[in-house]
Amino acid sequence: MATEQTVIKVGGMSCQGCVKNVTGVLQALPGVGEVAVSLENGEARISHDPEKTAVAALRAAIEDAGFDAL
Ligand code: 9UX
Repeated sequence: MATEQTVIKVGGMSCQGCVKNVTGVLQALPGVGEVAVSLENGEARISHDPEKTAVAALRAAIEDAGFDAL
């Protein structure tokens, strides 16, 4: 399985609950492995198989959860 590392700047996270929410919606997607979300840096680092979940789908999941994929 091809694995790609993608970093997406995330706006609108204001507490660790937000971090948990963003982490959860990303981990629910097919082909997503390790997810590390940082409140301090305002970003999400995601290991994923781009053939199962493309970057656009990662961004859409962040937006659907009420945050901004920057
Ligand atoms: Mo924190 Mo975020 O109280 O979706 S959970 S603001």
